[in-house]
Amino acid sequence: MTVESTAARKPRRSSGAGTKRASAKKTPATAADEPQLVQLLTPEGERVTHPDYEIDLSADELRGLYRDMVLTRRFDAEATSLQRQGELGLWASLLGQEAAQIGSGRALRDDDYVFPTYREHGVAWCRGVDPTNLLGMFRGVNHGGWDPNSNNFHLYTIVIGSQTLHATGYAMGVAKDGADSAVIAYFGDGASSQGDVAESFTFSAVYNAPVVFFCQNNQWAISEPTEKQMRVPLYQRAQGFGFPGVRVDGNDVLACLAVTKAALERARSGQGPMLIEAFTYRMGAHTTSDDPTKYRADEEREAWEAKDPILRVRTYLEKQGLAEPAFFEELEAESEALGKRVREAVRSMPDPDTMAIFENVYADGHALVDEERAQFAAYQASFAEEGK
Ligand SMILES: Cc1ncc(C[n+]2csc(CCOP(=O)(O)OP(=O)(O)O)c2C)c(N)n1
Ligand SMILES: [Mg+2]
Repeated sequence: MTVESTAARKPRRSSGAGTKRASAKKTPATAADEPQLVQLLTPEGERVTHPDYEIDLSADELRGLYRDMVLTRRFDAEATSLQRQGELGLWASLLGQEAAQIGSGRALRDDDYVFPTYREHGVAWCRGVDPTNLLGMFRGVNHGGWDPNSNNFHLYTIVIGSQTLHATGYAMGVAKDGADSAVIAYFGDGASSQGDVAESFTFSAVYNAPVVFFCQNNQWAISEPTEKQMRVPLYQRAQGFGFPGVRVDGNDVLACLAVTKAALERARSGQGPMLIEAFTYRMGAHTTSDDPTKYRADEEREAWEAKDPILRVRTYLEKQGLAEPAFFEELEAESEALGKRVREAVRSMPDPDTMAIFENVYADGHALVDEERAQFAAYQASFAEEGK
């Protein structure tokens, strides 16, 4: 199975330096140049095999993965709508990345630890974090909304790539404790250019840390295409650091599950880190503040629509007679109920006390924070005086 060439992209406006220096451009990749993807379920819903990765799931488990993806997509769509209605300040949609997140998320054991970015709503779902808890930060009423240690799911991290270092340090600690759990760090194709990610690769390799680096290559880092991040396929970068890398079809939930399970097992058995590049596509905007029509072609999105991660599982379930129509109807009703619950929960979130922003900055207080708190309190009080 080969991946498509990226030739469909809109030509970008040429900048002086870029056009003169031909050597700075990536040689256009042909389909034959592209590496093999690990795939177990084709976009047409056909089950295929792979020599290194296999998975044997019951009908119940297959329906479970489908349900996870459908509910995650429904929750995500609701959050996007809530932002459009002014109920959230911002939302980062995972549309198109459901298989990468549910496949990898369901590969985890309860005692494994997850370090996400800001887009891992599907992984949060797998960890049992209530979806409504994800929305507080995006509404601006809290700084996170869940206790990381309740579900072994760290708070969302917006400083690009930094969580790979947190994950590596945590994994080094897990190894020192002699525990047999593993750690997984999520990051994006754009984040792979950050120094933090290179440093985490070095430390995890040298200390043989039980960490899996799960990169969702969704082809874009806001408006920057992958050509601006790398000259060789991303998964190959691991080799230079001394650990294996693999590219998986990120829209194939079965392949993502199988590959992540194998990487976690490898980490648990003391064989060190592994890089998984889940080759996928960000179907929506980077966030609700972004307009992708300004920098990418409609045809590109259309080509990826044909590889939808949810549709192929539905086709498979139906063709194999693994799900009755009643299953899909009940799931539809469950999706609607989830949407309603999320809407109601967001609208009823209490506004925080304006002074709360100064809490928990330092564990034991700090003179500068105390000064700023007093200044802000005086500023707030000035409105009350004006109103007299
Ligand atoms: C250190 C840092 N630099 C820049 C930003 C601004 N920023 C937010 S998201 C983003 C792009 C990230 O792209 P990618 O890693 O591919 O993840 P994706 O959003 O596509 O999931 C950038 C540059 C940031 N949050 N942190
Ligand atoms: Mg990206």
